[in-house]
Amino acid sequence: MIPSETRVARRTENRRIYFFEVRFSVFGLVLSCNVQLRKMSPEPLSKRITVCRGDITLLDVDAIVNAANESLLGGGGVDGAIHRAAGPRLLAECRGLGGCPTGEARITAGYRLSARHVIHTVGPIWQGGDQGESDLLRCCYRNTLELASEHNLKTVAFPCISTGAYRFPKSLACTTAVRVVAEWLLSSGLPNIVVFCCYDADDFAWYRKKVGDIIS
Ligand code: AR6
Repeated sequence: MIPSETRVARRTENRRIYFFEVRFSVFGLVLSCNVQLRKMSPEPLSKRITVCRGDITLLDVDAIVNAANESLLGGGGVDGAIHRAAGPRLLAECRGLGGCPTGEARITAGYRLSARHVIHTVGPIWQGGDQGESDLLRCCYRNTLELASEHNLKTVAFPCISTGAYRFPKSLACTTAVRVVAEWLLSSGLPNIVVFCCYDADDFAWYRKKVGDIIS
């Protein structure tokens, strides 16, 4: 009973997008019918993407994103900073998750952080660019945004995933991140606001430029 046809119709009406999907089997039986309503935001991109410079662990948002490794058991860089600030209960919850493959994302509570949640995603290790690194980085951002939306989170802050210990080139990572986030926001009302939290001056400059280009 393999579906022989899939139709996806998409219609934008003010603040809502309607997804309508019908699948037929080879025998003409309807296998599935799926209608989704996704609320759109009335606000322009310029009000929904912001860039800041500083320590992501201090941000009072619904979720901060952790650039983790596949074990989800902590490490250096922003991962270490998040675990130190959140306290040992974060590690205990992460232990129960059983790791996370590169490109995917998992959500936990924020514990001692001001942020209510941490979304842990595992960026690719840069190996020269021909090992699917850009696709995997896109997956990190998309899967994180999807989790945020599923959990009804309105404000989410990203660090510059993979650009530290994992050595992804900063400018390419920035272009990738800004594009994926902008695409997502144009078709979804959640999260309502995305913050790019840059730790160093180079990243801050790249993000301000790329975000400026995309919203102008
Ligand atoms: N707030 C915001 N950004 C930060 C902070 C902070 N407190 N600290 C560092 N950054 P990295 P990766 C920036 O190395 O490249 C860990 O050991 C930093 O300047 O944290 O994805 C994990 O366990 C850089 O721009 O993450 C993994 O093993 C960015 O965060 C591995 O490193 C990402 O740098 C993941 O490597």
